[in-house]
Amino acid sequence: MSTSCNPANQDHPCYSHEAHGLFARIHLPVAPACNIQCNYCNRKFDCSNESRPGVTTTKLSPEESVKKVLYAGSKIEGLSVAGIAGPGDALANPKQTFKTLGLLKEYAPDLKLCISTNGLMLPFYAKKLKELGVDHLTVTLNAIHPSVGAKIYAWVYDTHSKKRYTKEEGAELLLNRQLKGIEECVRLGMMVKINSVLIPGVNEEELPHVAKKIKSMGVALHNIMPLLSLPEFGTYFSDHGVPSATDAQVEEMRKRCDIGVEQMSHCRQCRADAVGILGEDRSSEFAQGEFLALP
Ligand code: CLF
Ligand code: SF4
Repeated sequence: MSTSCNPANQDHPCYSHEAHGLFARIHLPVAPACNIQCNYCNRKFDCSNESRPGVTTTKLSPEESVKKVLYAGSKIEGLSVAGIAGPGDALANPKQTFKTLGLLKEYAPDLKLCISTNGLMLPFYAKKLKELGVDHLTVTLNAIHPSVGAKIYAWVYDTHSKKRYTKEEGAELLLNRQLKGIEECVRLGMMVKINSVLIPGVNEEELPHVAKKIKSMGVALHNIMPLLSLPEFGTYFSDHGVPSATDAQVEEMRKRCDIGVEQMSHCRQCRADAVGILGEDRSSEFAQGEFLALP
């Protein structure tokens, strides 16, 4: 069944192709820290899990974010989703993320709540997210073999052991947590979307394996996004000559991965403070100011 037909997705602009021109989302940049280092990320910019690198985002407190949501809701027709997608990782900032979700549940109960994460802490927080009303969750899964993951992740920091893991050991720890977390979220009835960054020369042969795995796990949607690699991003990949993925490469990969999980094709690689209909950048309109003065 297409995810668009599922009533839970009818007004979610990312999960339903039909909804993406009609309904709007707001991202709340309450999560500055991250617990892994992807080789396509520069911390000076937004998380490219769900965010276009290249533009920094003003961080907000949970209270400020809720004011922003209420303000934006009064100005934007069809605002249906509030999401936390960085600028770091939502679950590497549990205090801010959970406080924000709790406040949203109280003050904006009609909005769908959405989270994007690298998945490292997901097995520990899946239940809590569900309790707080998160029904849509995205995990970025770029590899299914630690040997490939080791080329994508420089390190992974585990808060439990207080240790930093590198190479295949780090990639394996991340992968195991991602798979466990995804499994738990599907079991809890959440609509799970997988984002995969297509990295030319690094994970082309890997993404069809990712597609096969997530199909077997009951994932709702697969979003293959191009690596954006420009010298000014200053990432490991851009510094080491790994090129951006072209539209044709993405198109071809979506065909290769179209083996049972619906492929998303309308993603706009949003900023961590994106506001509005997908592709329409109204973030500057809501960047500062009026909403902070609200009681
Ligand atoms: Fe935001 Fe992501 Fe939720 Fe959508 S974005 S947290 S699922 S509400 Fe959407 Fe933007 Fe693509 Fe993400 S277009 S980057 S898929
Ligand atoms: Fe950057 Fe996001 Fe990767 Fe963290 S998970 S390193 S913020 S792209």
